[in-house]
Amino acid sequence: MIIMNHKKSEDLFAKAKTIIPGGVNSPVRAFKAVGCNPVFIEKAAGSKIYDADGNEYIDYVGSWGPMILGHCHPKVVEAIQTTAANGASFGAPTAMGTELAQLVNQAYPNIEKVRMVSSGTEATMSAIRLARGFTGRDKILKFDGCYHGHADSLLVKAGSGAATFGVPTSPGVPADFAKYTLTAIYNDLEDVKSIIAANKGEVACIILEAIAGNMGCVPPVAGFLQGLRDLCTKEGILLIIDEVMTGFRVAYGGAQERYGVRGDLVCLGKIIGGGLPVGAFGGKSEIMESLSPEGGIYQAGTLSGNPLAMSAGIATLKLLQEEGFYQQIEEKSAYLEKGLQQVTSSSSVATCWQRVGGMFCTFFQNGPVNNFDDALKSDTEAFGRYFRSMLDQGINLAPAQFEAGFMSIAHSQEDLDKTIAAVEKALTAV
Ligand code: HOZ
Repeated sequence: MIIMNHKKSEDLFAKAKTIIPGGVNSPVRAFKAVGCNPVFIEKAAGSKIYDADGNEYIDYVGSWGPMILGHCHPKVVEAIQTTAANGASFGAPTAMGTELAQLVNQAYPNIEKVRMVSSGTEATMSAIRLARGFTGRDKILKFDGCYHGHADSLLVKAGSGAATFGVPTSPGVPADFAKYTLTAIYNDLEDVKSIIAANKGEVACIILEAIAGNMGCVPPVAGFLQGLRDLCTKEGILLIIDEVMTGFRVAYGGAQERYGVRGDLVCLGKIIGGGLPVGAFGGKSEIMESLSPEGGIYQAGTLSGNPLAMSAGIATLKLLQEEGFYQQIEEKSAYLEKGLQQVTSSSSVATCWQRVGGMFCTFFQNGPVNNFDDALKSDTEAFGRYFRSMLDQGINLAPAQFEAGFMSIAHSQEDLDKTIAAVEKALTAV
């Protein structure tokens, strides 16, 4: 039972449902998977987020990853305000677009050239078109439970909301499109090898989240990424590493820096826009130069390289370069992990905590979880009861089992201790 007052959120949700499908602009936000109605957010600051009824929550969603500095960092706010005073959008090149591209290149040396877009979905969709155009092949391979946005060819056995609502392959995706999307088991190199062998010379790219963050948090097992790298090189397949969530998150150079494996193409988003709508895809010059206007592969966008997003991204990345930033994120996350493991080990509820840096989740099962089939064994009803109790205690978690949580630099010791105490209490409600 939820004790917190959510009257205004209830009213706002009822009104939204009359005009917006499901009352939300993105399915998971409807809280359907956790058995309650969504809270409507009014504002945020640092590690906290506030709903329309004035309730305060410690926020581990962080806009699904980008708010690694916490909400409303003064330098990011200042950059956006200064830029806005000079114009919100030009649909024309700016010096800031080049500056952000250079910052990306410094962090990811394999991104020799990069193009800005407006979302992670656009980044992955564009990278796939580029891979197909560059290789002259039509098929792509993705992993069950990985989510790369909602483009047609990627909504096949997808994670995130698609998994949460039981439609991993969406109606509306023509079978004629879906037949070009091959799917393999995450963390199972032998499965990938056999699929590639059965489709020899036909696969343009393998796309994956180097740490899966849309079926909970599922790290790659030892050798998996390197095995994919070697296979792609051998077969002339482009390896696309989707770092929309992990980029500038699990290290400044993302999962590729952490695991020492590089993609031919890389997709970014979230953090590089400092919370504003942004995405990017980039890679080796010889591939990127196939894009129009240098090459013939078409991709475009009025809001691509939007000045507000570029300024927020530049301000954010500069702050992430401060000495010890990622060490602090690691220490905060490790402290939370230790505290949670203590309280969960003394509870009879089956849970399994998985984490890489400041990205984590609690599966309601014994685990370990290495792939989508494993993730699906979780007790989603128990997760719902846990979520509701946490919300009621002022902790904002992602409202679905198949999502990740995110640490920010703004989370205080008090926040972490309060969270650990809340988990202990929530487990008694599960
Ligand atoms: N599917 C997104 C997270 N994996 C959620 C997007 C949103 O609702 O903002």
